[in-house]
Amino acid sequence: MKIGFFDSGIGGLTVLGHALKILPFAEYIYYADIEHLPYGEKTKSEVRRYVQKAMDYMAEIKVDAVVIACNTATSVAGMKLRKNYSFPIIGMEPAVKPAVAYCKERGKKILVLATSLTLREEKFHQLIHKLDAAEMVDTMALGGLVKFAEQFEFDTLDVNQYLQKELAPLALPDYGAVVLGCTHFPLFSKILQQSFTKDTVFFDGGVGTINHLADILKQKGVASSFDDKIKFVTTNGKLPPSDVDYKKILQAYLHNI
Ligand code: DGN
Repeated sequence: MKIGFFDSGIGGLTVLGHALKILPFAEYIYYADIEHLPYGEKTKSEVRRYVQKAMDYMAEIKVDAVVIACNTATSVAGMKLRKNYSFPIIGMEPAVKPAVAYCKERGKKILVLATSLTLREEKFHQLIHKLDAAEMVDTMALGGLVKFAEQFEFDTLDVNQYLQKELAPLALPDYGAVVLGCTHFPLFSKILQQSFTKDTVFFDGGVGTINHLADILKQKGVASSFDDKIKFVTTNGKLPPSDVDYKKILQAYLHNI
């Protein structure tokens, strides 16, 4: 089973990481549109064109599914594209839903961090409306983090100064949850966490997206399995029952590590 991943740069790696854990036996192709990043500052029609080009590439290499591991691309282009391709396309959604569940009972507010394009898009406003969360959600665009990440700068003085300046107008102790609504942002979890109280919980959409992917693949009967990746050969030429046993033992072991 072949799964395509797509982002403008390295942000999608934070989603691919969850895929490697949840679907360890698939084959992965990671497509980074470095030529056109950052998407957060592009027009909608530009981003749509880039996404289409990436999906055409995925069709050419015959993937079984694609994860658009970019909130910006998903908000602008993601789902309208689906009908043009025969493989499932799974997009990102800022993890506002679990953050609302967490903060409602605690009477705390939520801060959603994303690119300005994601935060401006109708898709995001519909999500907030659907969750009846307008009163409790604040937003902040932190496109600068995408640029730092693409220079492989995660924990430097410059990143720290940038965050302090951007977050200065906010009453940070009010937030019970922070939603990382850009796939580049989990790369800054450590430094971001330092800006908030230690009780503030961070949410990102990575695990939810990959669980969704796993469900879809299962429904389509292409769930990844040991058979995709591992062939057992024994010197006595008899595969079963040792073949079956090896798989069972490996599977049980994987759950414990
Ligand atoms: N990683 C992208 C996202 O999740 O929105 C943003 C990348 C960019 O190019 N701005």
